Amino acid sequence: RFLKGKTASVIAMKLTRKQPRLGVDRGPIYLVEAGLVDQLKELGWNVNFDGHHQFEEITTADDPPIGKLKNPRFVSRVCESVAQVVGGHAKKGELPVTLGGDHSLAMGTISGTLDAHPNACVIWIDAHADINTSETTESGNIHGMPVSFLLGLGDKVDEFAWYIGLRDIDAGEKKILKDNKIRAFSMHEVDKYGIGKVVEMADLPIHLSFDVDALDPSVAPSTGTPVRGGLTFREGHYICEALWETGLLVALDLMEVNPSLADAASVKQTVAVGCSLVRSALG
Ligand code: 6HN
Ligand code: MN
Ligand code: MN
Ligand code: MN
Repeated sequence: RFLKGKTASVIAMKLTRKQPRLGVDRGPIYLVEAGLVDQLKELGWNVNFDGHHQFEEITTADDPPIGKLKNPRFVSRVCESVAQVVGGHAKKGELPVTLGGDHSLAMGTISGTLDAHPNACVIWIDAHADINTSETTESGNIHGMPVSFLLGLGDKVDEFAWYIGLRDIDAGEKKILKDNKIRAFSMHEVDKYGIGKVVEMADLPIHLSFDVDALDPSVAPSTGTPVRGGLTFREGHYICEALWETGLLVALDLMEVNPSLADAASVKQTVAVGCSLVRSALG
């Protein structure tokens, strides 16, 4: 309803220097090499392949921490250009699919979506809340903070973000969620009500930011911060299918696929699941 026609723009991000565990930048390349673009064409999409976007690495010496934040200049520079790329596609009525990569990229993708669809809501599927602030962060990794940055550090923005699949929340994050009245469905709710009931939607354009670590590590092992007890293969796909069925999806991120963190079979499995989630979300 919010798109013009059926064109998806696939934006594959390649970047390094975001996390102590390097390699997350190569995830998108694997997803594309696994044939994702052709798979979307088979589903009837015109696919505009825009990437791999590559960013020059700023050396750690040029980018010392600001407070606890690691690689702050690099992350902010990358997110700014991601926002322009995603926003440009979204304004043409396309559905941007951003493959990552570090979840800090969502600051860029969501800013881009909001440029084109100012009333969009965000659905965040993740084992983690990614809502630490520069004060509450324990790790200093910005991929644990994009939501707080998007919210403007504690600004009251009700209904902006929903979470599904949470099971690893830091103490500071718990307070932020509570103070901001952000709807969060943990694995407890998923167990109790079933995933179907949890995916009930507001009538707004939807940006889905899907961190593969929301899935159980047995389903998607190649990711930087795996946590046991996650969504099953079917639950993950059901979320994507259900969001597709709403007809409201305007943008999708698939993040944190990290091929350097597992053996070849696990990588293949994770990449296959990633492609399959994107196919489900796009019909
Ligand atoms: N991710 N809460 C932890 C932190 O470092 O702030 C983990 C964040 C994980 C982020 O998976 O996108
Ligand atoms: Mn990350
Ligand atoms: Mn995440
Ligand atoms: Mn996560």
